[in-house]
Amino acid sequence: MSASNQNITSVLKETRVFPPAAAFASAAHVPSPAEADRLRAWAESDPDAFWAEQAKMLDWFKPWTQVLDWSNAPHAKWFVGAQLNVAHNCLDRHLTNGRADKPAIIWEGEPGDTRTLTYKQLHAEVSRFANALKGMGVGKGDRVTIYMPMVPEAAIAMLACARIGATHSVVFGGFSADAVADRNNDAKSKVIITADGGYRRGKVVPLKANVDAALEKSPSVEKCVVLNRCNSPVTMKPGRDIWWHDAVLSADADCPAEPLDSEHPLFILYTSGSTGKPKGVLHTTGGYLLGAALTHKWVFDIKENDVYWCTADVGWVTGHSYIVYGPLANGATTVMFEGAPNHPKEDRFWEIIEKYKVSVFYTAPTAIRAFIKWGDQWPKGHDLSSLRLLGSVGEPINPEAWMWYHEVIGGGRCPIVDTWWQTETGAIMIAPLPGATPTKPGSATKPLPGISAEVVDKQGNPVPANAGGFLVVKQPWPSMMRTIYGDDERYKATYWSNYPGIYFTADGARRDDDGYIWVMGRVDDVLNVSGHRLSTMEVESALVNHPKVAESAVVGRPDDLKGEAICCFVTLKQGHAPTDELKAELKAHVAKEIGALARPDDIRFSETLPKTRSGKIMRRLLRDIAAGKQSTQDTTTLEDYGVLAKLREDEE
Ligand code: 6R9
Repeated sequence: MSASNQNITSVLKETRVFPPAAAFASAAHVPSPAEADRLRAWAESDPDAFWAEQAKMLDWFKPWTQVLDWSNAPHAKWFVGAQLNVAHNCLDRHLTNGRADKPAIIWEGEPGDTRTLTYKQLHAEVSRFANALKGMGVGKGDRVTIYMPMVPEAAIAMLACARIGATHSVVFGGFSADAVADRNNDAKSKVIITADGGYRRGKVVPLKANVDAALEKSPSVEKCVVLNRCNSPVTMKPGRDIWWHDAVLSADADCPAEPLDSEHPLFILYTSGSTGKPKGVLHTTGGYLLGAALTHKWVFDIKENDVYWCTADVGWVTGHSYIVYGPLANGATTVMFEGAPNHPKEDRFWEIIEKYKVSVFYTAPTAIRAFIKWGDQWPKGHDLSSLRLLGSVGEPINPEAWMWYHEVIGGGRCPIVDTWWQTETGAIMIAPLPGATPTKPGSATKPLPGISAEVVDKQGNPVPANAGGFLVVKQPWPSMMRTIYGDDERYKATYWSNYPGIYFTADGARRDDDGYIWVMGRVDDVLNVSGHRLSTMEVESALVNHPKVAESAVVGRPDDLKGEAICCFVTLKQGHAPTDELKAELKAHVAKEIGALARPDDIRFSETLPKTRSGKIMRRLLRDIAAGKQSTQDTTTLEDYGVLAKLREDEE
């Protein structure tokens, strides 16, 4: 992943602008462009004072002596010498500020079972489980793997670790036994917390069976806690395995939150590289929690009575920062859902929004494109009038998908916050402040106050307006990753070697005349066509704005003449036939929308696209298929293994 290429040519033309409604703005946490500018200018001129002031939103047991210590760059220390506890901030302080009986988590399981935990109840459950962990010998600094379905106990386990200073490593409940073993071994986890299984599209995913296989190869793991979620048969190994309900049975509900150093490791979260072993992104306590809490408050404009729902899985960073830590630190009500958006039917999300009167909804472009494909009748059958703000995360959102989200889900009245960030950044970096920032479909808009994101050329100089370049962050920020767990050299080489002293995101982007940032996707995914570097996302957006196209993935195929030929995998909306005429029509459509340069060479119709479990299209796998090669790539993060076989069958 290197920035040492020529700049990227941007061909996307999008001129619609949506200013905040006056009524929304006047009640917002950041209510005007002037206030946003004031915060940005302050953060730029005196970052220490700016962050110290923001940090007052957290409860600290002991104050810091220094805001940022960057002397050992690129390993940052934030709020040096201070002490706090994340679970205390997410739970205990709400018991004395009037939120004890407020719902903290509203949960719905896939079969339709539900549970609401108030702050008081969640506090008791977390404390009890924290004591149970202590009873198993887990203490400050130990690592704990969490491999669970989307049930409240996943959040309880995370918070229990935070409460006693154990570092958690959440592994997606869909990953294989090998993936679990690799992560156990990299982190040297002492305990693993799992469930018998979890529900996914009506079936039980056998988590415990995967753990049994993983533990054959995970010598550091001494104990395995098993939640009975599905009443499915499991094998319990005496001396090693213990049921969750037995572990908490005799555990005391009083477990004081451990005062921890601001730089104490809170969690490790593994992100997949395209090659090599996954990177254990390490986040620490004070800076991370400030980033999650502040951005959750500002970007989602969270108010006391909001019912907030982020549809991510806790195994993804979005689940960490925006289902658990950010919302709970703000004393919000966070909705958690176990299942798939189309089970039992394609309106499950809209049913949940109507049922719980969700007011703030945060999902991913991949889901939005699926909803578009399934048809407007599903959302239109539900009362979505409780919604007041919508969010998007995970990939660039195609302008047409943005417009659909705005009109069909948001009823034209809800601001959309397109939030750009990464596992590594810990919290949202580029996004609208919904009361202050006019939005443009497809742009994450501007860096948040305190975040010095810029688009630069290969030498590190800012690119002129509208030219494509590389997205970097120039100054450290509190929720930045601290290192790759156990591999400082890889941390430096991956993120800090392209531009010395500057964080390289590996994303391509463009800044427009108004200073808005348009993220164009991973630099790895950029096409090189006749000497022009084109963003795959921009060609995809042109395809998606054709009325018959639901989703597309564009990759390069080696071509003697052009360097790379443009190969497009296209999923059609329901009711449209994959014909040769349509192929010709789509090629002409892209050429008309963005120019002859981007005219696709191949169009291949496909029912599905290979994606990660957080919904990102895995273009590197499609590149092999486009080139007619057998893939030797890492597919452990693929959501549906059948997809690749199907795509190969569809080959021309
Ligand atoms: C939070 C998350 C990070 C990568 C990132 C970028 C892509 C995420 C985006 C976006 C355009 C957005 N990405 N949000 N691209 N617009 N709003 O997704 O973390 O799983 O680590 O992925 O996702 O390419 O670099 P993570």
